[in-house]
Amino acid sequence: MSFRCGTVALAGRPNAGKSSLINALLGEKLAIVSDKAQTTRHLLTGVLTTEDCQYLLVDLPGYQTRHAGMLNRALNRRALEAVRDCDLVTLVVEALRYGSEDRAVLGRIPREARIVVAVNKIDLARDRAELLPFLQRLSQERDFAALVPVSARSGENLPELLRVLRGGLPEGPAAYPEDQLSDRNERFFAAEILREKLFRRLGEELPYSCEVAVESFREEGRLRRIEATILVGRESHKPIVIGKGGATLKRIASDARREMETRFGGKVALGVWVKVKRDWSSDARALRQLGYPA
Ligand SMILES: Nc1nc2c(ncn2[C@@H]2O[C@H](COP(=O)(O)OP(=O)(O)OP(=O)(O)O)[C@@H](O)[C@H]2O)c(=O)[nH]1
Ligand SMILES: [Mg+2]
Repeated sequence: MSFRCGTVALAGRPNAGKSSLINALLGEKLAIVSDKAQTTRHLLTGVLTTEDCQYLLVDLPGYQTRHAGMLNRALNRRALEAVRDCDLVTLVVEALRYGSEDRAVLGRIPREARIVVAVNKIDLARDRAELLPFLQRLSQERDFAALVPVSARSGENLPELLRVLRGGLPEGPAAYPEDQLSDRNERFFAAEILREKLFRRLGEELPYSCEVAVESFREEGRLRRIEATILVGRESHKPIVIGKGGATLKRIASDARREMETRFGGKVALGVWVKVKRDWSSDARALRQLGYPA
């Protein structure tokens, strides 16, 4: 069998499980995940190499609405470009839930794109008999290449999804060495891991006004010394992130440090500061420094 290699962009409304699905396919927690919508902000490619295929799985932000216009626009535009540039689109939807937000995402995918629908979270579907009519209704929305029910959580049917995806990728040699897992470096993941902990530890609204910048990342022998800043949009947010006697910040930082140590395979010394940067999400220069597309 000939080798194939190509890009698969995972599109879908916020919270559908795009990042979870990438992690499940890779068998490794690479992309950050939370139960809050609009968690992913950066494009990230997970590289999965099998015997006969290299899948370049591009994690996209769900449609962003929570920031100042500038960041929303930049992220949504960038996601759209990635969808246009890929070999294959995977539209991730939740089983038994297809609504206006999903339809809006589909509406932004070019007509000529080849789309495989991953119907995720089938572990939550109490009545499996409802799946078939759901798939039938969904298949009328567009001429999809395939619809594959899966669960990122239980791993059910992921081999079938990979088989179907391979069918839509071009023949060609691997683009990355087979032991490489992503296109990003440890510094990027350090910021992402810390931001994930903010999303998980803070209440409903605050994570959207926060951002993380890694100020320095140094390797000293087997120790990684990482200094990071949490940027908050308003003075009044600072004490909430820090918490009583510094308790919240301490928890966030120690969650993050533990995960970094597992991921990087060595000790991490992590220093985290909280800084007010008013309106960072509408400041073009700040956004560029944070690694967002201009
Ligand atoms: N039960 C169940 N939950 C899932 C599954 N896949 C994802 N989730 C949960 O759904 C929530 C959202 O998952 P994410 O992977 O962050 O979703 P996303 O589509 O990347 O979201 P954004 O980055 O915000 O656009 C998290 O709480 C996940 O644990 C699944 O197969 N089954
Ligand atoms: Mg995500």
